Amino acid sequence: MLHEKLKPFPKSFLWGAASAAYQVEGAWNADGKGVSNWDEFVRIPGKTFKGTTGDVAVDHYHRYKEDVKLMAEMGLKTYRFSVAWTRIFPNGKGEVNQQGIDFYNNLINELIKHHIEPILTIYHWDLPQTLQDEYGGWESRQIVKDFTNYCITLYKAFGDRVKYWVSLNEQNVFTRLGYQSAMHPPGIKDDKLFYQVNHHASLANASAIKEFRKYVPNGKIGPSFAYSPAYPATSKPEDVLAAENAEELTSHWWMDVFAWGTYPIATWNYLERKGIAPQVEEGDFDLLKEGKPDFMGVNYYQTTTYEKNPIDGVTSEGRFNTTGEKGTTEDTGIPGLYKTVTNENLSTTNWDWNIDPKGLRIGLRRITNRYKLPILISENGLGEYDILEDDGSINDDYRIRYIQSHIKAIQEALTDGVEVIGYCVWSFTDLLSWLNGYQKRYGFVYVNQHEEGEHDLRRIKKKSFYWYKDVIESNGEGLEKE
Ligand code: BGP
Repeated sequence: MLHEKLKPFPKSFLWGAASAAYQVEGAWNADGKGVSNWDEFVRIPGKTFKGTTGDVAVDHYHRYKEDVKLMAEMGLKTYRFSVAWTRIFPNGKGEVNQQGIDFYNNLINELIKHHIEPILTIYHWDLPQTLQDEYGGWESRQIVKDFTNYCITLYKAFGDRVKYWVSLNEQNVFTRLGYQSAMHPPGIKDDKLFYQVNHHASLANASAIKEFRKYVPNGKIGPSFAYSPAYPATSKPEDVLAAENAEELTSHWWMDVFAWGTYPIATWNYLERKGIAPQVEEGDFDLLKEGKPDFMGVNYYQTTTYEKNPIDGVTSEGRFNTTGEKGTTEDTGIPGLYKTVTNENLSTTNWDWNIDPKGLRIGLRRITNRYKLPILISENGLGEYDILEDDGSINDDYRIRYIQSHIKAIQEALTDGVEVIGYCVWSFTDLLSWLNGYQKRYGFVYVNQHEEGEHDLRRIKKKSFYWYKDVIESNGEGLEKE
């Protein structure tokens, strides 16, 4: 659909940026904070790029006022951040650590003082290690009770000021990387356990949303889903079918549960035949249906292209680029279902992520047609090397182009009739990229933090900072300016 004229962005559009506690805060053991699964995992040799950790990260814990001031200078309408469960409950449950509550109270108040709408993510992957040790964390149904209790504590503490909430960040990613590819904690490869863990996470998500209605009746809540829309490699029916398989297995498997409380049929049957379908108990589907979100949170970075994969074909084992050496990612697949292939029509980043703004519009439309929910784009951005010039400037024109083209795609989707309530660029400041260290940068604000060498953590505005400021000021009208 080619539009002659695009609809303007709504006046209430939430122009924003996002972060996550582990990736920005640092202060990993300060003020009563407990140990998280990530605090442990990064200490295992070989797990992260050059052994980087979030011990200090970009020290947002101590510099939040400076960071919020920069957000205000930019005119940011919203800031999405996550709460570290271990600051609130050092052991995951039991007694509340007041200093943890105080930190987020201060951050929220500081944001509100500067007219920035807080979006609070309840869980962005940093699980209290004690829960992992005690009962395997997400491996046990016990997590539902402890997670719900944690959520209620946050609702009571912050629900008077925080209207927008994200329940679980990228449930599809933390379960898959934790239990299928072993790249994230707890570093396990077990397909059956993966589907079970994911089922528990869905129950926890639904339970959190169900309780939310009681404590924050005027608030809005939804999960953030990492959506990578599936494309077929060719018009051969077998490739189209492979892409359908992938869309169902990598996306509908989650979003159907969020929106409808049901699992998609072909995938369910496939998993049953393989003996890896999750064990569902009586009442589970009732709970899933009671936890309907107000919006679908979407983290969009790229599309994925698929072709037919024979029964004895490519498996999920394949190298993933965490070094920034372009071209080192290997194709993966599930025998008999699909296999990923390079999409020759798209350019890629140095970390081999496809750059595909149209894919965002396609994804937004698919979600709208299938689920009829408003959408919050809770993440989108470009991870690249940035160069700090001798004159102190960072000329990240590539990032401007990337964000510009994605905002344009959103505007086209709005014109199509998709309801998008906000757009959070990943990220506001540079931060720790989980497996890729500090050299893969996403921020509007450069932070002088590195894997090695000098790092005084000073903040420097990049060229994209000024550009996005203009976009916000003009409510998206200033898009063409570079
Ligand atoms: C998402 C996560 C973010 C962030 C982003 C970029 O999956 O929700 O926390 O890290 O991806 O990914 P990366 O840091 O791997 O480049």
